[in-house]
Amino acid sequence: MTTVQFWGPDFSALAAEDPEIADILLAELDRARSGLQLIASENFTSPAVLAALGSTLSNKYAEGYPGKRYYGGCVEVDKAEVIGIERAKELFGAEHANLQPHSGASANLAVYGAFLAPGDTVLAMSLPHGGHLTHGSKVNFSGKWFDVVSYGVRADTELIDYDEVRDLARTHRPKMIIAGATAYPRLIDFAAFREIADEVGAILMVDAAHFIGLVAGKAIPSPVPYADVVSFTTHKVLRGPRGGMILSRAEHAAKIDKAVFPMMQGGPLMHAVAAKAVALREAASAGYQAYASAVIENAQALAAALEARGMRAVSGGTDTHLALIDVRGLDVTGAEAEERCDAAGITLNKNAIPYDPQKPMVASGIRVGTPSVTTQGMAAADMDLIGALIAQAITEPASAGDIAGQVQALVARHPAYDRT
Ligand code: DSN
Repeated sequence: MTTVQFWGPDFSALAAEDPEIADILLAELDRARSGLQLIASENFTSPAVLAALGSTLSNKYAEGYPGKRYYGGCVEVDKAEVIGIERAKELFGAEHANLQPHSGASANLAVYGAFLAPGDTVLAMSLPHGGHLTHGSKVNFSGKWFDVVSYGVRADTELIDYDEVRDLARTHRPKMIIAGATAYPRLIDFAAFREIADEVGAILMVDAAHFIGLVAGKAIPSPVPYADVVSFTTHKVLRGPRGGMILSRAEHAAKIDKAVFPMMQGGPLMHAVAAKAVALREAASAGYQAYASAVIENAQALAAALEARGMRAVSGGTDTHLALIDVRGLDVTGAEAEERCDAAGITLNKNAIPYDPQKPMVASGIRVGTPSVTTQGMAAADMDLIGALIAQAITEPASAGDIAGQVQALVARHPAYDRT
C-alpha cells in the first residue's frame, strides 16, 4: 500500500477490509495532486462535499419527492433535498429546481422527455463545433430519437453564428432550441437565443454544464432569466459532487419533475443530493465569487501564455474557464500534444477545433481549463509557467521527466488536498 495519507472520512476501515481498492483510491489521489489537472470539466471538490458523498444517505431509497415518497423512513433525506432545492432557487434566482438527475446526460434526457416526443425537431450546436453528445449526436439517444438540426460557429470569427441560428430556426421550426456547449470559450448571447425561440415558438433550453459555476459566482451573465429550462452538471466549475441538476420556470415544474422521476430515473442518489446542497451553500459565499472570477482570469492568462508560444487560441481568447487551443503551429496533432503533456504530468484533453481537418480522436487542438488549478490557489503568474511547461512538453518530449519535476514543484506550492 502507498504511504500517502488520506484525509476527511476515516479511511482505515476500507484499507483494512479491502487494501486492493484502498490502494487504487490512494494512488488516484496521489496522481491527481502530483500533476497539473487542466481538464476543463474537472475540479477538486471540498472535503465537506466528499463527506456527504461518503455518508449513509447512500443507503436510502427515496423514489418520489419530499413529502411524496414511495418509501417510509424519508424524513431526514426529505430535509436534505428541501434545503438543496431552496439553496438552488436562491443562488440562481430560479423558480424551480430539481436536484435528482444522476448526471448531465440524465438531466438532458429528462428535459427532452418533458417537452419532446420521438421525431420532434431540435436545433442545437454541432458536436464538432463545441456542442455535446446529448445535443443530437447520431451515436446518442438524442440523435437517434429526434430530428436534430445543428448550428455552428463562423469560420472567420469562430463565434456562434446567430444569423445561422435564426435562419435554421425559421426554416425548420424546431420544438426546442438548445444553447450551450462543451468546448466554446466565449459568452453565449442568451437574449438572442430567447428572441429566436420566441419568434418560432420554441422552448429554449440552456445546457449550462460547463459554465454554471461561473454564473453561481456572479462572474458571467446568467441564462436563468432567458431560458425555459437550464440543465447542468454539478461537478465542473461549480465544484460539487458528480451529478446533474435542472432549473426551470414554475410553469414547467411539474413536467420536469415527472420527467426526472418516474419517466427517466428510479431512486434518487440521496447522498449526491445532500452533497449538491453542500456545494450550493459553498457557491453562495464571497470566497466562491472570488474563485469564479479568478478561474476566468487564469484561463485568459493561460490562453495568452500558450499564444505567446505559438499555439493559437480559437476565437482569439476566452471569456470563461476554458480555452480551445489550435496546436498545429507546433507541428503536432491534438492527440500527440495530449500524450506528450500526459508524459510530463500535465493532464488535458485533445479536442476538435472548428472546421478541423483531423478526425475527432486525432484532432488539431487541445482544451485547457482552470477550475482545478484555481481551486489549488494558483494565479495568473503560475499560468505563464504552465504555458511554458505545456510548450516544452510538446516540443521537447525527451525532457518529459524534467518537466514532470517542475510540475511537481509547482503543485507542491499549491497542494490540492492538504496532506497533514
Ligand atoms: N465530458 C464533459 C466535458 O469534458 O466537457 C462533457 O460532458
